[in-house]
Amino acid sequence: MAAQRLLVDVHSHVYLPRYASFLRSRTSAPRIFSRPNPNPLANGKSEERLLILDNEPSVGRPIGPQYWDREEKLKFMDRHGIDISIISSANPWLDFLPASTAHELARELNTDLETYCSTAPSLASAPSLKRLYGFGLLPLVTFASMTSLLDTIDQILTLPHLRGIIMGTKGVGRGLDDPALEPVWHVLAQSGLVVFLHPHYGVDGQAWGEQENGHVLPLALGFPFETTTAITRMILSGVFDRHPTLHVLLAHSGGTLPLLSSRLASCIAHDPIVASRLQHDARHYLGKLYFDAVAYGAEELGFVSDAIGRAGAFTNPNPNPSEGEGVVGHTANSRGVGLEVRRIVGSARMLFGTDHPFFPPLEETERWMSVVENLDAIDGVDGWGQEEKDAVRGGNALKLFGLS
Ligand code: 5CU
Repeated sequence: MAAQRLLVDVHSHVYLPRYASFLRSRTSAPRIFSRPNPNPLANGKSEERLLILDNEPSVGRPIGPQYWDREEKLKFMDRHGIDISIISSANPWLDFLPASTAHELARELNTDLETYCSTAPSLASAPSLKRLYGFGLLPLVTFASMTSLLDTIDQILTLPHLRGIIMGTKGVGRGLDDPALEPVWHVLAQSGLVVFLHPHYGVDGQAWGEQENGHVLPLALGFPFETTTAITRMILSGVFDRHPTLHVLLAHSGGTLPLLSSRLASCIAHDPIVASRLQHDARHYLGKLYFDAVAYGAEELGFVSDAIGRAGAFTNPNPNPSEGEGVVGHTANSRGVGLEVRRIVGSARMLFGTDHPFFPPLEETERWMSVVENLDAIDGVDGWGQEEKDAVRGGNALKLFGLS
């Protein structure tokens, strides 16, 4: 019972030492480079900088051991009362590599992450659990062979501390609705591994205009829009009809999918090409997904929870309509389930996350504002009782990742 009250961070990144060394060997983004530290207090020492995002100013941003040193991760967890973290490599993963290099590096990084987790301390309050588990990597790069992808899933399944994979939105070059990925979804759905869908590219940078706004627009808007597009394309291509047991966890609370899901359903219902393609109304699929609770506000979490919780009202009881008979008109009224019930039902698919080591405070503080805000948000959701809050803080993750 005590284990149900653990705080579990499902959105926590690392650049494993092998990956960081690789980035140091590169001369174009993504890369890590050294430059003289401009701070007079640094006494002429050099500092390392990270350059990963498209259109990022060439000075990059500071990077240090918090990105690769496991002791730093554990210290961060201790400072914030986090019991367990499910660690994932940070973007851009292997996306930029040729297929041959990506396969080998994926295998090496998966082994490294298994060691990183398996040699971590056990949890004092539940010694059968480690403090660290992980999401592995697949060599999802342009021209990746199916053999290399399936081989890497097989490898991950032999590594007991890896409980899922982190995936960007590129697939093997044509996005996640690419029919070529069908065998990957099939094996992942059978395996129980959790797919953590995470953005990297944002959307067309021209939309951000010419004013200097730092990283705000690509991170606050571009990242969530990218995730929204990727998961919507998966839904539209029928991935969740064909693989209803696939576990997909969406970064940043699913981007704008919850807010746009009724509009999506209406656009589908009015589109002659798509209207009869899916087995369910688009809103049904929110109830098949998992959402991290990295939204920084209680109202947003409450809204996402409501949108997930009403999914059942849009589940088609006859999911295999005969030819020409789409789901339009099958759907129950969204008010079929009371608001309070929907909010509670939705909470079962939401999971606390921090995005560490990203979002550090601008000035040194004991606890990071980004983490405090996400914890306060969970605490402040109207209609979630202690049971739902505990579930979002950790109980849901223990179940999803098989850590009970
Ligand atoms: O601050 C950033 O750029 C990022 C990033 O690249 N990846 C991430 O997961 N969070 C923040």
